[in-house]
This record gives sequence, C-alpha cells and structure tokens, in this order.
Amino acid sequence: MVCECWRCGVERDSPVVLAPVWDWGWAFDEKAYLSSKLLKAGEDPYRQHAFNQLESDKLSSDRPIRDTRHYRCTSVRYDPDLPATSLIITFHNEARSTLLRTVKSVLNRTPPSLIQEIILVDDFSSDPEDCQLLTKIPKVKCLRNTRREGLIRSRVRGAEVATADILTFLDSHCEVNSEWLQPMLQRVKEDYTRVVSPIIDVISLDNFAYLAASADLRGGFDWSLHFKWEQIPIEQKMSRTDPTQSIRTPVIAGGIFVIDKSWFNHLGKYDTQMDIWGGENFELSFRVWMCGGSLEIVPCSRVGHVFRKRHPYDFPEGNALTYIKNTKRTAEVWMDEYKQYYYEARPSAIGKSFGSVAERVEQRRKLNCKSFQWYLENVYPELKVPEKELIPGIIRQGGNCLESWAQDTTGSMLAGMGNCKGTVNNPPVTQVRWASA
Ligand code: LR7
Ligand code: MN
Repeated sequence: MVCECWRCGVERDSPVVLAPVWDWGWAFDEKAYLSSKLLKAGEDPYRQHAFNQLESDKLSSDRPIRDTRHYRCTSVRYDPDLPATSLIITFHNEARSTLLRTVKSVLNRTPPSLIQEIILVDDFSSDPEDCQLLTKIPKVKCLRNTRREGLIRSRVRGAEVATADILTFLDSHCEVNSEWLQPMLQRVKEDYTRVVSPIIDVISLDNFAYLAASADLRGGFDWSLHFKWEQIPIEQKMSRTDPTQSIRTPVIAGGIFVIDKSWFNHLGKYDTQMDIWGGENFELSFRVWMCGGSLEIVPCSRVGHVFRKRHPYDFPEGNALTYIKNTKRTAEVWMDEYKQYYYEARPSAIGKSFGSVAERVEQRRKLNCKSFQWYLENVYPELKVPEKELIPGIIRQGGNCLESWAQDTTGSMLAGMGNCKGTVNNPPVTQVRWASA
C-alpha cells in the first residue's frame, strides 16, 4: 500500500533490501554457534525465551528487512564526521539466534567508522559461551557478571568500560534498520544534553515478521508508573510540517537510546540499587528532563525489537516486588509531593522496603534539578493530577479535603483542610476563611 499522506500512519511498502556490507564470516563459525543450541524435537518453542525460538532459529542472521522510514528520511544528509559510539547490549539467557542477529544487524547497517566497539554484558547467563564465542566477531567485546545483577547495573558496568564519547544502548533481540544510527548521533552531536531514541518497530514474537510501528507515538505513563505508548498531542501533531523532525517525549521506553557519555556520567548514570528489570526508564527520563536535558524520538531512526508478553527469566525477589522497589525509588527521589498519586495508584507499594535513596537525593540536589511540578507543567501537561477534581464545596488533595463546613457570623464560608468528610457538620483540622461573594 502506498501512503501519500505521511500523517495517515500507514507505512510505505518499500522494496529496499539491506545487504550485508562486511565479510568477516571466516573468523567466526556461525553454524557451530547456532546449531549447538537448537530446539529439541517436540520442545515448546516459546518456553525458554517467551518468543517463538523455532522461527528465529530458521531465519538468517543477515536477513534483509524492509526500510520502514518515511521516504523523506532517505534524502536527509548527516555530518560526515559524526562521532563514533560504544554499543552496550546486556542480556540474560538470550536466544543465540536473536543475540547474533542483533549484533550482525548493527555491523551490517552501520558505517564501520561509527562503531567504536560492541560491548556485550552477559548478566550471568547459564552458558558463558553465548557471549564468549561472539568475541570472534570484529569489534565485539564480552563482559560477564559473576552473579545476576539485572539490566541496570549491567548497563552501568558496560558504560564504565566504554571507550567512545557516545553510548548507545540496545536490547539483545533487536534488528537495526537502514541509517539507524546517523540521525541519532547527529542530534546528540548538535546538543549533548539530548537523549534520543529511535522509533521502535515490532518484530513479531510469533513469526519474526518485521513490522513498521506508527510514527505518531511517544512515551507516556500513568500514576502507577506503568509505561505506555501514546499519540502525540494533536496540537503538536498538527504543527509538525516535517516528518523527519524529532518528537519530544516525556519518557523513553528505556532499552534503545543514545546518550553522550559525559552527560550520562554527569547526571549520575543509573540508580544502581535498582534490580533486574523495570522502572529505570522513568528514573532516567525524569532526571534528564528535570536536570537540564531533553528526550526525543528521532523518526528517521528505526530499530526493530521483539516485544514479549511475559518475562522468560526469573526475578530473585519476585517480579512484582522488584518493580515496586524500582518505581518506588523513582517516586521517592523525583516526584516530590506528587509521589502521593503514585502510592494511590499503586497502594501495594506502601510500606514496602526500597533501600536508601539518600545518595540519589543528594545527587539531585547537587545537580540543582527542577521540581516534578515543573516537569508536569512543561513536559507532560497531559498527565492530569487525579485529585484536582472539584466536588461542589470540596477540593480533594491526597487523603485530605478542603471543605466548606459552616458560615460564620459575617456570612463568610469557613473551610478547612482535613480528612475528607463530605458533610458540612464535621469541622476539619485547619480552617481557612473564604470570603462569600
Ligand atoms: O536480569 C536481567 N538482565 C538483563 O541483562 C534482565 C534483563 N536483561 C536484559 C535482557 O536480556 C534484554 O536485553 O535487559 C534487556 C531488557 O529486558 P527485556 O527485553 O526482557 O525487557 P523489555 O523488552 O520489556 O524491556 C523494556 O523495559 C525495560 C525496563 O527495565 C528496559 O528499559 C528495556 O531496555 C526495555 N526495552 C525497550 O525499551 C525496547 C522497546 C520495548 C518497549 C517498550
Ligand atoms: Mn526487550
């Protein structure tokens, strides 16, 4: 289907085939790497990785994919001297076929001069060779954790050994598309405080088809700190005259982004007391915006990712508790008085232990970051504060209400802040006077 209107959301069907540009197969025995981990006859292909491993194993590691960019992206020119980047890919028990395809797609679709190195951080996978054997591939380095750390500490470990000035993070089951890196590097080169993500295309977890994602989405969330893709606000959408222009986003999905290394370090890397998976994308996103940077999606950059419906790995402390710990740390450090809405939306977080956040609070103070109120007003005004609903005569704020409860002798309404009563006969804790009209 051919789409004339770039806003209509249907992607052009491009016949472009992306051919591999390097021939280095002599150094690495790909067949041996893959064949030792093939599924056994009759084995459930979804069991180990929560995607159809059989389909992935069948596909070539060099398979061509459709160029899903808007056609206008193909004529955009980038600086010839863009900086090189260190790629960081952390994984725990990734399927060999998807891990290898991630690495090869990077090598095949990125100008060699832009890749300083590909750092694989093996987060204590069962088989050390999943990672080790890949170091036969040019530019690939492998770090192995001596115990399970989770993706947050693993990424920090990767970032600490990275030698390039720019860091690029990727999940371990991705395929990068044509010219994916240049538009992101360009934006970061122009302004090192920008943290940029591609449009994340979908690789089907069932048949591994590469599907174009809508170009009209950005990252959002609700008060429980649950990530969701959402439509760009209509005013912003209408004012976009150029489909190659970046899209400001309140949060990033978290797995695929480019950041200047000194900026990453200056902002405090990640909160390394967060475990396994989840929440770090909010913490990073709030930190970037509130401490003087910005987040954007670069539409001319496309990277495919296998989205799954469940985690294929275990969480030593349990999935729910880990998510609570990580998001609670985020709320406690960054959300100021608005954290009450997080607790209202996620009451199970109340009373749960989350370690000390003193260091992160101190970091925020040192960086002189803006308030969460500033973030809400300037970055994410679409996230409505739930309690500002007005019941006639009552203004709710958290568990408290500003309620009118009597008239004084002058006819002014007396009102007060206290436990919500919803009646005029229960005097609240503190009183304020509203002059009657
Ligand atoms: O203990 C672990 N150690 C790891 O190294 C658990 C996971 N990992 C690795 C894992 O192998 C993978 O490479 O971390 C990466 C992310 O884990 P996934 O792929 O199981 O989770 P996901 O795709 O749901 O992850 C999304 O949300 C995470 C929240 O913590 C991270 O931010 C991921 O990077 C993020 N992925 C993306 O943003 C890609 C787009 C998907 C979306 C939305
Ligand atoms: Mn993933």
